[in-house]
Amino acid sequence: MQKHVNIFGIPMDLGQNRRGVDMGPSAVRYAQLGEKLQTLGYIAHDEGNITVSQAEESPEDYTDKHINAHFLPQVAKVCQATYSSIVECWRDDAFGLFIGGDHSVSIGTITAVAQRKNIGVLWIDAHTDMNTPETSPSGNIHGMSMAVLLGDGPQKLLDVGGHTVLDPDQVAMIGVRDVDKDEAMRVRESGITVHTMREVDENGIVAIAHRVLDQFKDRDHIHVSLDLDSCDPRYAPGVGTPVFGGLSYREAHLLMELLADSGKVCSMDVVEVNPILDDRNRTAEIAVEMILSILGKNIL
Ligand SMILES: [Mn+2]
Repeated sequence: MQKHVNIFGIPMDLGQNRRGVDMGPSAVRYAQLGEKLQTLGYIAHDEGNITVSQAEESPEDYTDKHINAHFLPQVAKVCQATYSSIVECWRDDAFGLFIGGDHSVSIGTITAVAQRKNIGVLWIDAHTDMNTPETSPSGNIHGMSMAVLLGDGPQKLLDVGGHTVLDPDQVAMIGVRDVDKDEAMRVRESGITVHTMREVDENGIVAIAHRVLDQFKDRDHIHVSLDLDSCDPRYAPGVGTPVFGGLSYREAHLLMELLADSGKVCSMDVVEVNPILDDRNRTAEIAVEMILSILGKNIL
């Protein structure tokens, strides 16, 4: 049977303050995503990009000035458009590949996937993205996306897709090593499962991957949300918020390979690739390698 991948680009850079992540979808496509998918035996159906206004042409909406969440109306609009596009266009027979943009895009992508399928969400990230406007030091929405998906955050974001909320037992995280103080309290109280870098160091990525697969054994599908800052900046320097001590090149690959072996991954976000901060498109190239690994590319 022919295998299909459905690609959606979301050039969102309004959820954080480092310009350049809007070029993420172009950089990943430029790293020969289409050709390499074809070589692996997939037919790629590229839906193009969701429209995102430029930060310069959409000044902050001052009706929401009292909320500590920059570009809130614009981010909500893009997330809603992302949600609608996926709900309308995602082919039933295809793996869903959603390329950001910053991590705020996952509010749209995961809401869409969760409405269609019984999923566990594996969030691979240096951060937990569990802030709210009340706790966020920066007011950047890309650090609030998981809180919103669990039902906590600005109403405009909760409204995306008609307010679908994940249960805490639907969420696992790997790669976490940088959490804000008040955010950490919400993470501990939330009931989600977080495998920090310390746990990866102590137990190894194989054991952690199996714990995640065990957590999701009663779920039909797994959605992977890959923030490239989960990888150590030695390998993936082109991200807005690099943190040392991340997943090694092989740990990240092995995690993707083990997830591929499970046969349950139905869709994936690839976010925070920032070509302006990158070194000769290395981070986009690693992103493509991760995509191929999770789609079943083997060494032999
Ligand atoms: Mn993130």
